[in-house]
Amino acid sequence: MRREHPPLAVSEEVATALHAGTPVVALESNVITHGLAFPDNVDAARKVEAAVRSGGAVPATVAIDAGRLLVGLGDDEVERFATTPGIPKVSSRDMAAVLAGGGPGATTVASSVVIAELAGITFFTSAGIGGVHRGGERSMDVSADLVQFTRSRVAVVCAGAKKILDLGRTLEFLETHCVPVVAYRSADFPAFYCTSSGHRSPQRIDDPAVLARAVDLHFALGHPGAFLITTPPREADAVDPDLVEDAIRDAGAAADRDGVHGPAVTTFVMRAVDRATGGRSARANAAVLASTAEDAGVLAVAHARARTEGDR
Ligand code: PSU
Ligand code: MN
Repeated sequence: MRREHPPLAVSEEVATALHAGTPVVALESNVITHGLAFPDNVDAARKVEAAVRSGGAVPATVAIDAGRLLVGLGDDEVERFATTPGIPKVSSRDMAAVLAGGGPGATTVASSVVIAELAGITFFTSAGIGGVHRGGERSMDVSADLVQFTRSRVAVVCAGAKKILDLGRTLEFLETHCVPVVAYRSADFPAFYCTSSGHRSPQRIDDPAVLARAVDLHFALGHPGAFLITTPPREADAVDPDLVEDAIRDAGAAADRDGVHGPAVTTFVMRAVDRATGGRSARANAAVLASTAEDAGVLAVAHARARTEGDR
């Protein structure tokens, strides 16, 4: 069988950074295309990239287009993914079909970490990873993000998993599948724009240099999967869980009633909660994306520094 090479198209800035050993942080595009509504999505994408840069790292938003895995979108490309209707949500399993078809695709956390690893990028960030959906023990709706974490050797900096999910079962899945979950300078597993999911994080590390070493040791031990680092939203951006809980429950019931299922569930529920909270949750969503990206930039820099010092 003839083996194909992955069709990577890395931007000049990202290629230069990777070559020089400058820390790079990969970012997903699905959150731009489907996670937030226009024009908030364009604004959020810019702020997230700026946040990574403020930490001293280079952002690399990834996506699929014209049969290629794009690594490092330009401003105009970000805008196109934010404004063009009909760009599909592409998870890991959809990648090959979308590449072969030649059309554009917005990459989820799962497909984005596949691309990050192929490009040689160690750090990836998004605020809310996918997880076990509420009622997932019956529907079996478990995000492919979790499964991909068992397969891609990438450090994922996130604010936990989305509040709309079953976070207890999400943590159980990660434990069973040997995916480390380490809280950075905090005690609890966060719930995206809520500071705590009500669950303690299995591990806590406060020193970025120690965290960097833990990431490398995880890979050195031969584990084939990701290393999860959580960081909660900033206090000023955090949403009171009681404020969103009713809205989430109503949105979940509406999804069931309207027969919404599969990949459409996440966006449907998130938008319904945004409407019910008068946009409060959408603003918190954008804010936590940026603050998480800022921490990811800082941690990627600490990791790169630890590697160079280790080489001396
Ligand atoms: N964060 C958001 N909104 C989103 C997502 C994340 O604020 O829509 C997306 C991410 O792209 C994540 C995906 O990978 O939801 C998970 O979807 P699912 O549960 O269908 O696997
Ligand atoms: Mn799903």
